[in-house]
Amino acid sequence: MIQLYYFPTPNGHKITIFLEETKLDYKIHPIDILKGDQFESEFLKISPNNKIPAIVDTEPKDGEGPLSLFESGAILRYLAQKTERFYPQRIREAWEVEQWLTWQVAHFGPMLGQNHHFNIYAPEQLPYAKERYTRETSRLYSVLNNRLRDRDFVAGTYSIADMAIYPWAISWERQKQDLSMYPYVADYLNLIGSRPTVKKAYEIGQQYRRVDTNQMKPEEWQTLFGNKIAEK
Ligand SMILES: N[C@@H](CCC(=O)N[C@@H](CS)C(=O)NCC(=O)O)C(=O)O
Repeated sequence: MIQLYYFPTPNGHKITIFLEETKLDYKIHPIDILKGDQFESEFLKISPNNKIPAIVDTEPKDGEGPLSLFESGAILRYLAQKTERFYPQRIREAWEVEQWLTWQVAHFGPMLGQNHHFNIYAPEQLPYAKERYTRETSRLYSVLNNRLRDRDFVAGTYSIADMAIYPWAISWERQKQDLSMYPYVADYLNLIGSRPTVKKAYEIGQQYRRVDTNQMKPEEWQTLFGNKIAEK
């Protein structure tokens, strides 16, 4: 059984997509990051960087007791290895997945996260920051669009790299992007978004969505962006 520590955000959706795709047995433990659950000591033992997602696999293949993991990229790789699904066997194809997954966790996620921050959440309007991250987001969408010009998925066949990219790219409107500039990305979003398993993952997310994150209360803003240091 996979114990999933989760909130319905892009990084959270990556894992519910994988779990729904593979029908692995899992249980969700909601971590309300607006309330500050991510700073609770029990959660920090699993996720020392105080972020969701995190998992505990109660039955890892080595049989040596529960195994906990944080960081969405590591979790996706682990689950792909455990199930032997959505990760190619052949070495060249496997490294295509590795490159695009790394691209997502190192660039696409963090830059789009800053885009959300300065365009939506920042308490003051900072034109330089808004422009910098909106422009960088556009550059990354161009990279993705070029990659998808002659293939349906970033590594050829549907993989954990696509499961990592989709939940971020689906918010192109919030990121002040014009999707008509990226027609291959538009097709990609339709293709992945029409999968029943992906729809199911988002339906599950709805059950845990507590507030409209566009309208956070001051104390919620403080919890999420107030630079709180996790205490043990
Ligand atoms: N690099 C991490 C990023 C995870 C992350 O940023 N999670 C956010 C939600 S999408 C979070 O838990 N934020 C809570 C906080 O910053 O206190 C990953 O890919 O798992």
